[in-house]
Amino acid sequence: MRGRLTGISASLALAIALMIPHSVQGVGNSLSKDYLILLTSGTDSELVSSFGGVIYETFDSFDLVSASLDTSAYEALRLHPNVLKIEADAEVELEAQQEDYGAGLIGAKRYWDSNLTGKGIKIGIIDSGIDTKHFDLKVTGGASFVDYTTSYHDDNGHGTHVAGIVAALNNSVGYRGIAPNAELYALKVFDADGGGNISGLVHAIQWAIDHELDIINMSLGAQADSTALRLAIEQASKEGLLLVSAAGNDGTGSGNTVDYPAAYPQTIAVGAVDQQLRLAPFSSTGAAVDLTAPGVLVSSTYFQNQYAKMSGTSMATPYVSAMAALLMEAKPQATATEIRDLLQKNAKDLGASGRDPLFGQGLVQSFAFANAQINEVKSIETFTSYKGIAGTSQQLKVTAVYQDGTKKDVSKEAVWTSNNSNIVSVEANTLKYLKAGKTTVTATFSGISKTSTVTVTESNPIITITAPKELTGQKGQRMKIKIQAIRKNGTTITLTPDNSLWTTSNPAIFTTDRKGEITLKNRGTATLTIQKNGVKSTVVVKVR
Ligand SMILES: [Ca+2]
Ligand SMILES: [Ca+2]
Repeated sequence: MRGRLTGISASLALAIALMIPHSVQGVGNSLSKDYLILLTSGTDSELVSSFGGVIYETFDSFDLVSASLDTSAYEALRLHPNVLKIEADAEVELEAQQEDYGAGLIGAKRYWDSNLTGKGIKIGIIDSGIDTKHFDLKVTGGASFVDYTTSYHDDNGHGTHVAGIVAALNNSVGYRGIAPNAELYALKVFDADGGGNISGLVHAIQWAIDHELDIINMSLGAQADSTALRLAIEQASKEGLLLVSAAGNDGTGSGNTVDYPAAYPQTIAVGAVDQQLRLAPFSSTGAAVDLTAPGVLVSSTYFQNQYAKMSGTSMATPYVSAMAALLMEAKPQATATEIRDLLQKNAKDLGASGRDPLFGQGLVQSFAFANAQINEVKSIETFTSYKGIAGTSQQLKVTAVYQDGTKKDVSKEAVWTSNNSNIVSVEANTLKYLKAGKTTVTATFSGISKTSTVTVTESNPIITITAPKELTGQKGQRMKIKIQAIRKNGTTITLTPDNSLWTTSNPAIFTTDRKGEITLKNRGTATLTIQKNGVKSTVVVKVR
């Protein structure tokens, strides 16, 4: 019974930890501000509280109310016929769009100045949905994968915050996202309490594939590996989608704490830094971390038409997705892999020099395109010929040579074809020698092909060559020497210079003729070597 109980509690713990949004601070600090509201004569001050305003003071003789309003109350009252005027009671003006510190940290302005806004790039936000009525967001489409609603409207807040970091509109209010014209797709997998499961996530990934999205932002994670999730991630990657995922908030400063799907090699795993570029203490670490981005007290849109500051690798992830969108817009021909390489190669190195388990490649940042040509494959290199015995197999090898001169083994990624499937077959990069003969195999990678010749020899090869160890004779003597080769199956053949290669180490001491006769020419010692099919034997020839 004890064992059973343990099992149940363990599986319960697993279910709870299955998948969580990666924010550590879900507090909705709506940006409420203080205002003076001038009402039309005789209007009850209750009007202000009916829109959620918190009244501090009522000046009855002036029809004036002093109150704290959040943005939605402000918007509603501003347009209300019974409100004559609203003015800020502080120096802060709401109607000035702000940029969060993160935009400055990653140098987004450099891209904005190049008129890059994410236009035409489709980003799936797999999260709690997106506030479809937020006046600082435009949601293009989406779907719900929770069981209680078909709506992808956000009832939690997390997804709207993530979406705003990517694409809060470039208007006169609130904040500006990094890629404000990117097309947002809300894929709702979390319920109002922030709970979700792997099956919902797998469905959402499938939806993103089916609807040909460009980027999937996954500000979420599970601590356990899942075959279903891994397969979905692999499929999305194969279909050319760029996958960005939160590294996790389980950081202890060391060790491997990266969650799934960030831990899969097909995703870009994103950790979080603060405004001073220090690693956020909660940011998960490990070899899988690829990039870091701002993730501490990030301001963005929040559900119910609000704004909030939140922290987590959840907040860092959309910075990377948005930067990827701007790059995709700039380089429409680039593949997802090329965009990922560009992001990583141009990251600002943080922490220990080079890639490290805390910051990965470093801080995602903009860069000058002039210095960042896509590193295209210039050529591929393979062996010009392969030789083997029927019945055996070997691994084929191909190396891609990139424009910057770097090389990479792409044997597994390349597509191989046999030009005579009777002689050799190819499966992935394994070449099988089937039958004696000659043919070619062709490797294709990144649109470039290269052909190698293949020679297959018979399956009953020579194993050894038997020959006398030593031969002694007089100068001027002619001698016949018997050399035999033994095949794998035990049969023998006599070797002559006609059917094998005979060489002398010193023709001044002895020579050989085509019949296999040796002429001893001068005193001394030399060596006769007999070779056939890669097997060799030597005879020491002594002339007296
Ligand atoms: Ca805005
Ligand atoms: Ca580093």
